[in-house]
Amino acid sequence: MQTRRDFLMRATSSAFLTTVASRTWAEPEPPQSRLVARQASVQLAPPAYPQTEIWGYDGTMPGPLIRVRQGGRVVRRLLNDLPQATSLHWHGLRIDNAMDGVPGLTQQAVATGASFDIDFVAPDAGTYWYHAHNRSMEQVARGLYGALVVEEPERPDVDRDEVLILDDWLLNQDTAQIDADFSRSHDRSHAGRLGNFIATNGQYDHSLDVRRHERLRLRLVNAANARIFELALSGLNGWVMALDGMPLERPQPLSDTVLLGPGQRADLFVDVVAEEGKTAYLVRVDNGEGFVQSAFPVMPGSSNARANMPDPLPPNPDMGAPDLAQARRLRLHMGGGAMGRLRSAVLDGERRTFREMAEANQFWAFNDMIGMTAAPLAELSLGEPVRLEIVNDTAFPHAMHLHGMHFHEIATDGTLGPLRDTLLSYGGQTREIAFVAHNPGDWLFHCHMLSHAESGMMTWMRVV
Ligand SMILES: [Cu+2]
Repeated sequence: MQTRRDFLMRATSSAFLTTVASRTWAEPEPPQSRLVARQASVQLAPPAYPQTEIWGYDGTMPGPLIRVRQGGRVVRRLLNDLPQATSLHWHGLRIDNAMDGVPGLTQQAVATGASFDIDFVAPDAGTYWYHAHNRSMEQVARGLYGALVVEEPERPDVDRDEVLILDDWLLNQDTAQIDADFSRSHDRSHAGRLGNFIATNGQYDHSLDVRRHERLRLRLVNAANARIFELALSGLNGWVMALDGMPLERPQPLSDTVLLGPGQRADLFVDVVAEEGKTAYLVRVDNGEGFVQSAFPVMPGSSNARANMPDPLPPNPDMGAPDLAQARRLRLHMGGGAMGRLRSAVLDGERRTFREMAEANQFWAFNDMIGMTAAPLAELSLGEPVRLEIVNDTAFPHAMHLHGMHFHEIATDGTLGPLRDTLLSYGGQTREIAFVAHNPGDWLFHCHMLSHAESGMMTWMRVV
């Protein structure tokens, strides 16, 4: 019997890797094609429920899996067939600012019936994702996202490569339709919009048949508006290979759990150790209890066991570490929200009391400023090293995402942690990140809990 691995190995030698490799997950597509943002109906909830109306890229949930080789071009024409303007952001990609997809900062929103031409080179191998960035708290919640996989020049030693996009949906429990109140002040002022229906790749019962001893690469993406996923393995022996697309210097054995804040990704290599006839699981841990996030039934037959732990993935190019001694120091104070200490902040140039902020459905401030400001948080010189202290003076976790560049967290001993594009910070924590401002342009820096971003937690940095 032909194994999927054989199939992929042979596919590698053909010129149609992108098409062939994505066939198991999405319809094949030509390398230059349209990406249509449109309404669609999909069976999200169990079959006893009606289909759910979503907004999806090409009407699918998730959107088409885009696979390119490292250094390859991504060329798409985004067509907006939605009832409202949209835009498309490539999360975690170090690309041209003009392709970053932030309305009001890098481009105009794409009106209904209009289009936007996407064309960029993917510089870094890894797991990325694309999602709507106009009215994100609504458009991402309605399903406008997909994965972008940038493949290493040499295929790592795994039998299979699978993308698992994790999301929670807020559905009406009778009709299975998406709750259309996207501006609820309780969500905005507390932990964000949390769903009541948790799925992987839009499936409530996501399952992949595996065989004993297979080594799988699981590319996990947290596409939820606000939910933090805490994940563990059962029947699988695994390593964290990369975070937010970027390889770890050494694979990190996954003996406990891995946390994924909104927008974050983790690449795992997992070996199937469950017996034939049993089922292995990706487990979601919620308040100390385990739930099935994805199931891996173990089929007859087995792959050759690998005795070794995996080799690290090759590092991405030009990721010079910032010189901390020379770095410019910046500070971001995060304030506001329910149970917070913020008494007032500035909205559209006027100081508002917290009560007035609440009346405007705005709850959060960065350095005393609510939402986007005319002036950036910082204007950085190209190549300048930066260290940025992030003070979470709120009662809630926040997932701070920097567009266009990855950063390191500075550990308390002064060493640099792994490269990330999104920092999960809990209430009361002070953390520090460092990066080299190597990508010119205007880059958004915001909380990826999308109702928080919509109600104050958004700023930007300019690199010139
Ligand atoms: Cu937040």
